[in-house]
Amino acid sequence: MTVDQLFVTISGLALIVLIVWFFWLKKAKGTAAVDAGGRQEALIVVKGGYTPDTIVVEKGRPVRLNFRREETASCSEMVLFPDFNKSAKLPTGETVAVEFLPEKAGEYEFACQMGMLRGKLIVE
Ligand SMILES: [Cu+2]
Repeated sequence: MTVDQLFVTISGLALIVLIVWFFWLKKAKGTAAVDAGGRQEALIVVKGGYTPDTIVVEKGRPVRLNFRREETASCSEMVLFPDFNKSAKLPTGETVAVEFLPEKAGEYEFACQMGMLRGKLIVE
């Protein structure tokens, strides 16, 4: 193998790694925006999963997560926050707000009713 061939092979491999990382491994992560009332708000699109699937919020500040479901698959018609005793029905095409106060730092999961779609709330 000449130096040229080696270079082409290596850059080809690097490109593949980059593409795989970008499309499959890169996790969407959202930081909640704080509104005038001090409430942390984020929009989560529900379509084959939660986008973003990781939301970072600050503890001790009320949170409002707006779920917008853009699919009809029954799998995602509910979202559950077991740690906060919250759940919401998500009709297709509507934005449904889930509000709670995260009092302790930590990582909290949210999921559909069967636990197939999963997301994570990080309280810092
Ligand atoms: Cu499900």
